[in-house]
Amino acid sequence: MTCSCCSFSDQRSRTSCPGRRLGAQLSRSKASLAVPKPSAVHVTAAHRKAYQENGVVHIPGAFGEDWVHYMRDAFQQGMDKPGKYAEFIGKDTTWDTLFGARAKDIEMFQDQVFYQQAAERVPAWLPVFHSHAAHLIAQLMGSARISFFYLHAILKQGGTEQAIPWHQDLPYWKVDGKQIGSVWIALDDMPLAASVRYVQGSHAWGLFRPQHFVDHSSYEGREDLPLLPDVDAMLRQGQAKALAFEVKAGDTLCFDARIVHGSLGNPEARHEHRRVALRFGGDDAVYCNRGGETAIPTPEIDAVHGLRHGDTLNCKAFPQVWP
Ligand SMILES: O=C(O)CCC(=O)C(=O)O
Repeated sequence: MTCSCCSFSDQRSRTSCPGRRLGAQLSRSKASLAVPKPSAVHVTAAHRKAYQENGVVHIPGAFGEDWVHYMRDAFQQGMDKPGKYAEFIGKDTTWDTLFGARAKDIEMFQDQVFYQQAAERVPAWLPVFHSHAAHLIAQLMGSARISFFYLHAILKQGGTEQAIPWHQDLPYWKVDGKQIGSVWIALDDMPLAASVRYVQGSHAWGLFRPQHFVDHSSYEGREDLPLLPDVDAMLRQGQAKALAFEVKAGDTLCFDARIVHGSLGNPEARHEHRRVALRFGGDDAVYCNRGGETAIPTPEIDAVHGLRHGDTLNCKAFPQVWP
């Protein structure tokens, strides 16, 4: 099992009455905040153009204050009941202690939440999976339907230098297609210096194996992928352009799973930075057995979803959430 997002150096149809099922699941859980109504978001032609051409678009205020409070509460519940592969990263954390160990003074936290695990572990996430985020990414991708893949939660404590190096998401996921993307939601305000940085247009580059994974995980059997070029050198030499965004809590960054991206630390000593990325697949998204080692889905999910190579991403583990 390898790190879900390289911090070291790195069917269920919505039409089958999600409201009733979600209500039943939530009532079995510990008290969560009331589920907010969808926030009004107007996706424009300019948003679609930016997503298609740059690979990323910033949509301010896509989630209202009520959603931000709701998701911060769910985030805390997720930290209180972490998954098997949650990473509580402190200064003393090494690759060997990445999973399972709880660092005393954590600088960074990462976890993944899959649909069926959420129902057992943090049901408060389920309404977020069924929220207007799915319609938002459907419009940007130009997809008639959207399946939920998983949620990635990240916290960086104030002052941490923990970075997430340049990488693409898709090579480490057992899914393939051009309509696979994330709705990343800020749960705290974050200045430009703390922004996720994206290499403009790099979703059209093809797939690569990041340099840093070589040092920290063998990613066995992934030699099929060429190594990612030295992105910092390309930026310095003007061969590539980085896009970064100052964000307020509730803003979204919607991005293609093939775009090269990464983030630095959290320079705001007194403020923690929490965010979640909802991962979605559109019309052309299929399950893809990449042959070598991957991070997502985790082996436990991979053992139960029942999809075969080339199957459309739509099953109980990765249900359709839009329309
Ligand atoms: O939020 C971050 O710092 C990085 C996010 C990221 O790498 C991702 O969502 O794939």
